Amino acid sequence: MKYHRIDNRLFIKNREKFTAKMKSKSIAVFNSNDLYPIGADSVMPFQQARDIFYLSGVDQEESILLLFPDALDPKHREILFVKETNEHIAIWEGEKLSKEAGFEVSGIKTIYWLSDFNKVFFDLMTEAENIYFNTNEHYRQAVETETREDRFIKWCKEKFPAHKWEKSNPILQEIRGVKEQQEIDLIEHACSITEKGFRRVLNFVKPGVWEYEIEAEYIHEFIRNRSRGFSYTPIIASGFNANVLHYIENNQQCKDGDLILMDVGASYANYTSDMSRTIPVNGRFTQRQKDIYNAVLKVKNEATKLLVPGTIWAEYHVEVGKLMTSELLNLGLLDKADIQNEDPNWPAYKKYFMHGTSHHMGLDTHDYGRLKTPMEANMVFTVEPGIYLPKESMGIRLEDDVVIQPTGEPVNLMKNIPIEIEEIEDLMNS
Ligand SMILES: [Mn+2]
Repeated sequence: MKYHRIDNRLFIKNREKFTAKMKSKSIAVFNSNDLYPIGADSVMPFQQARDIFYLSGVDQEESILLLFPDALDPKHREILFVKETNEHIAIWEGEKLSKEAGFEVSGIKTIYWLSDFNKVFFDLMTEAENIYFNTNEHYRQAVETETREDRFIKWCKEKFPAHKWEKSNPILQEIRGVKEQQEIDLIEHACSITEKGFRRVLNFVKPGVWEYEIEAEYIHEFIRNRSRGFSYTPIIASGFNANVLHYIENNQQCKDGDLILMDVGASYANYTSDMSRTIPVNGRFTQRQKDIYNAVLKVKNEATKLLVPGTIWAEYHVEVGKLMTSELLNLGLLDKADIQNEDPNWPAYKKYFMHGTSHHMGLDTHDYGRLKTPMEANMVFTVEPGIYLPKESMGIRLEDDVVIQPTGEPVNLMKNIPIEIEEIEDLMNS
């Protein structure tokens, strides 16, 4: 791991929050992600399952976290199972968590080798009535792969058919959505690494550079600052490409007079940052580009003010739609008739701004978090309006990450990342 070790009080607190919401006589189990194969003996770089990480800090494959607050033996109220390691394994596979290191990372006192899981689990299940399964109920999930979690659930249902099943997911959505200060600090740190990348790119971009060269500038800056890399596949979209919302080819040359839309974020300690900036290839915006840019910036700033405790996510999107509609009327991109005739299910503004404005962010870029209940302090959201004009080969999106406060406006974790036209032009021309 390139990141500095996280203070394990975060994970202790997260487990307390989870177990406080469990029914009595219940066990909850959380599994690591698999190492996903590429071919031959190659595997993809390991990415820990976010839930076991959130509850334990363990960033290693083949680990299991077991929570059983009512276990008769106090030492079995929380157990971490990790893959057995020794000096021989350390030489061949690199350093894995020892029992001592597992305790230091997670604050869990009882650490067993994974090979003991079945025996210990069977014994504890005789004391338990309910088993919490960790399914993925994220509103955008579309997973086809069978995860370790899925295999565990199958196995457990077959082995223990008389136990009652409960869901971990609603608890996780609720508690992961509201961040601890330690988590906000980690997200802010990820944002500060993204800022370094962006400033480097402002110095680098000029007519003729290729989108992948810009991507390379970011990754260089990220890794040298202890980031593992991008927190999601970066979008470096010059000219018309900005209209392809999930453009990730990043293989075109940037032309004089075009804009470049960059949706890029560094990850740090598994926490994400999610930034969008749009800059002119030649360092100067045209008047037309400025007009559209400032309209998007205004919507972003006004939308941010709506992210306060009590706001309902769906209603917020309706309000942002009104803000955008008024900007599009000012720009002459919509006229009054467009609004009068609009389909309430697909309002006129969506012709130019067809995606959502905000999502939770944290351990996942589109993080877990409740969306149907009122917003709460310490939820972290993106704010990312855009205007897309394919006929003008132009798309502008601006995105910051903000933290909802108990009262007043949210705190912008990206306030140091240049966004005003003048500052961007100055930096590109200095
Ligand atoms: Mn985003």
